[in-house]
Amino acid sequence: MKTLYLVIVIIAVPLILAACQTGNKTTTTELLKPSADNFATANGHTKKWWKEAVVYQIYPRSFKDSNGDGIGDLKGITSQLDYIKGLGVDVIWLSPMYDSPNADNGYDIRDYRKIMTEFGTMADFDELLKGVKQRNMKMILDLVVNHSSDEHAWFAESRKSKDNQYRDYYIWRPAKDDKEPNNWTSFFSGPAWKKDPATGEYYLHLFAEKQPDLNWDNPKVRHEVYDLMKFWLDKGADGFRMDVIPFISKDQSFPDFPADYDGNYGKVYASGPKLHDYVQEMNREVLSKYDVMTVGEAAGVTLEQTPLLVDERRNELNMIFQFDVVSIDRQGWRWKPWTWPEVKAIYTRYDKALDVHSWNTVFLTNHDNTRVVSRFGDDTPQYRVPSAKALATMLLTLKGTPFVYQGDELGMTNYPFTKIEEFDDIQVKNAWKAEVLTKQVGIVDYIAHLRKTSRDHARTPMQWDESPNGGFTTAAKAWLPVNPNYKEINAKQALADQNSIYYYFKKMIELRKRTPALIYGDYKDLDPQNPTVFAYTRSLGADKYLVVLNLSKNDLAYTLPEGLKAGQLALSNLNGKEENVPVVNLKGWEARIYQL
Ligand code: TEU
Ligand code: CA
Repeated sequence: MKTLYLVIVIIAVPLILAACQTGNKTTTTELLKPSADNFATANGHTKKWWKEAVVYQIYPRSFKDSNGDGIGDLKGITSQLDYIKGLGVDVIWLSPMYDSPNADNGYDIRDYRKIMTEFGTMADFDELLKGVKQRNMKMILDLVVNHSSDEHAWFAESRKSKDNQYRDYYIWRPAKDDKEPNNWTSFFSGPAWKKDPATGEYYLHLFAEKQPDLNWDNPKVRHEVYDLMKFWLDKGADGFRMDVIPFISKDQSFPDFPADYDGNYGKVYASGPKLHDYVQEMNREVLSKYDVMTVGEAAGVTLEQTPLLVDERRNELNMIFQFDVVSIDRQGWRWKPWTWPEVKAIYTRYDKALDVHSWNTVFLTNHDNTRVVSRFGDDTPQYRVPSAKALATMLLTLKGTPFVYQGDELGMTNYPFTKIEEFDDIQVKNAWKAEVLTKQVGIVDYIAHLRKTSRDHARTPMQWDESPNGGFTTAAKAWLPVNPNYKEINAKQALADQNSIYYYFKKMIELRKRTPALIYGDYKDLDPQNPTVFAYTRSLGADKYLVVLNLSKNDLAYTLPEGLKAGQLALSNLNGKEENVPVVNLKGWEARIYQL
């Protein structure tokens, strides 16, 4: 009897203690669900915190400078955590903050375990992460492991000799007919191979010459990567955005571009033979051991290939960024016209292709794109605010985890670039050398396209207030010029105005959070061919929402399709008040959400 009693105590006490701990967790995490919830489903989807989260991307160089050197830094981010939390976002994605010579602004990493000196120290990073957690947010890091910097110690060794122990950390090939090993091209102009004097062999670089591609077929490289991932996860990072992850596996025979090649090299680079083996191995070795979120940047991945990376039964990644929407208006640096029915069709195609086992992302821009309001909205004074709000409505009501890019919550616009000297981006400078200086392209033509396509539009500093340089820095000069419209468009102004874009994002995020139908509900485009109205429903059981967006500056009377009547107004970006009517009168860029 006594022994039985003892056995019961031995078993029960730890169980009760464990239960109490789980209980505590539930009360301390606000919106992010504890892992017990991972088994619950909604509309067929397994519930996950990262499906319910709204992510805010920070480009550290341009967010906030704390020490007056003109460059954003980690302390600067820490000082603005309340501003970020105030929006209601759950997760911060930090673009690279690792030690780097900055050939590509941190996407060329010299030391994966060190903080870039300009951004601060490891203590500053720990402080930032602590501040994020104190506010019940999470933070994911940028994992850039398709390539490193040529200044990484591995590459310094690798290039020394053919028998160096690090030689196989990178991809080396001898010349073919006195030329590059194949005809692949770099994203930043010119061939993807560079001859290295020490051994006379070529190394592969799909991006800049200073970004040699790592050799993932070498198991040592893969394990180095897994180790550095664990290093950051053990510090408390909550996952990764994985830079060009589909490019990690290469066909080691390096064939030329295929005969039916359409100029989309991403498509060729993204279909390496061992991609899924490697991502599954990474999942087994690292990701499966932590409760983290992963999002693969998936340039070149087609609709058909998407479930292979994100179907949860395959144990690879949680989500990917697919490029169809953000490449709709450009090819390289060239701008091209686009239409809303094309954009809508992309969402619909993805929605049909991804079943309950896969999950999507929704993003309209990032640090590689132009400003969302200038690109998809209307940045003229009359429509900037309503169109930014209409686009926020779309971003936060489509199906998938939404990603907000820094400054979009202020409706920051494209920069009025007029000359080449104003740009920083290596992509711009290299194409200038390769195409303009060789007289294949005219200067005026080139700048005209860049005004609508350059990545630098998204990289100009955050506009905090009306003081010089928009309050981004106390230095006389910021690393990239601040948009001259900072006196009208800045965070201080937004926080003082209840009708600002910032507060609209906040309201919209709150609505999304308390409305499961807007997260897990079915999506249906009611009027795919309509050139300016995007009308769709999100429904979960009996809970049904109608989103109606006027994506033009023209006022219009819109007859709801399928005999629908607008129901009860849940949110509007202008002052529209109509309810329960079959025809809605929308002003230019008006957005409404109805509960049906
Ligand atoms: O971008 C990958 C990418 O595919 C690029 O093609 C990018 O979309 C293009 O340059 C836009 O014109 C990632 C990073 O997001 C980017 O900032 C880096 O420059 C690149 O990888 C290399 O790391
Ligand atoms: Ca600084």
